[in-house]
Amino acid sequence: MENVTLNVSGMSCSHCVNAVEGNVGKLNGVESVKVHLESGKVDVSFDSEKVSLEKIKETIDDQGYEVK
Ligand SMILES: [Cu+2]
Repeated sequence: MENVTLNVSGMSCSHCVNAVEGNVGKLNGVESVKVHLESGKVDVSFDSEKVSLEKIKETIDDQGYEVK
């Protein structure tokens, strides 16, 4: 299991939290995802044999937020 903290810009409200946590959370291989709205950080725990970090970043990007 890998743990990463991503810096994500554009998240501003609970809708954003739900969009990111919901969509990343349903990726196969993602164990947990937690958005910290105030700091713009997203903690993700995932199994790198099932899902790539690129895929996780892409999923956040697809929701309209920028992973820095
Ligand atoms: Cu929002």
